[in-house]
Amino acid sequence: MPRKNMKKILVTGATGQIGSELTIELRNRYGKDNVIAAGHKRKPGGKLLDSGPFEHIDVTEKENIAKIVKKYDIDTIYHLAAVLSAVGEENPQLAWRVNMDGLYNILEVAREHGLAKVFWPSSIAVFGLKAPRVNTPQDAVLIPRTVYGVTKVAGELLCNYYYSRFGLDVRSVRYPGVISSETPPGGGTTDYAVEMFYEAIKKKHYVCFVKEDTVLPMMYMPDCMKAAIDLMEADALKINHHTSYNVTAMSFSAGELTAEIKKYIPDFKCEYKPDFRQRIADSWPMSIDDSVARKEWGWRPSYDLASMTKDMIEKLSKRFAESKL
Ligand code: AKB
Repeated sequence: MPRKNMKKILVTGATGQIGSELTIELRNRYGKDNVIAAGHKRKPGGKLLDSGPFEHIDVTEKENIAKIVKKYDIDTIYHLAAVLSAVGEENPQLAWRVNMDGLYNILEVAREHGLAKVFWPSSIAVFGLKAPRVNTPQDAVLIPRTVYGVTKVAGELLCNYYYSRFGLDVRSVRYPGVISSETPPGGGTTDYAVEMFYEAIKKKHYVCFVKEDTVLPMMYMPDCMKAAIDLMEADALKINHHTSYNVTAMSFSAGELTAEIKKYIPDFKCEYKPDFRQRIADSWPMSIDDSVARKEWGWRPSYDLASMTKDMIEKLSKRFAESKL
């Protein structure tokens, strides 16, 4: 049921992995006409177009964003548009332009138009080899190896600056790898964890681009959306970090994920052929300490490796079976 005191929300990157599901969730909560989806290059899927307004926005063009903010009287932005780690290493200039200019433009438009709140996702990519790789704490050294990580560190500092200098209520979490069944991710290092499910169901065979013993922190999409919405709904007095919060749900190796999938698809075979993304994975935390988020605004994930795998297999198997009919 739409609430009283309605928000008007803009979601950038709405055609991406997180955006495509978060937009629908926000529309269910706040009313379909109160959540404007915005995409750039990827074609929007039917669900996104049928369930509410859609606009084309290039986040590197500030006037483009300002026009849509004025048109719909937006008061809240979920700014998800970004270039991820692997594509960022192939094209660092593009990563800088989209991630930094994009965030700067969003914050400026938010400041100029007096918006109430901005959500912006940071990532475990902010950490590098100088941070502890096990149970990485909230306040660890941030010297990332990738340009994506550099844009996330700079972005966190910029968000914090807009909060302290202009009073803009910017909130952020450092997402681990996100696993989901609706829209595949594109261009990230943790993408293997999603690809493995698709290929296991379709071909019973997957060539994984990181080593079998590579361990990274991960999160299932329902928890990913919960983290964003819970943080945005939290009482402002509880939010003491305006850089970004560590959040996590599970940590597993590529081999452990293979073994879990094999419980449902026993003849699934995974080969391991590491490529340039191994070097990125090796510079990231293996597990995350998210106790600060738990304490300050009550962060609690619901899914672990077993329950996430069961749900992913059920959802994808159903979808593939239906599309074959
Ligand atoms: C990536 O792999 O680049 C992202 C991330 C961890 O931020 N999924």
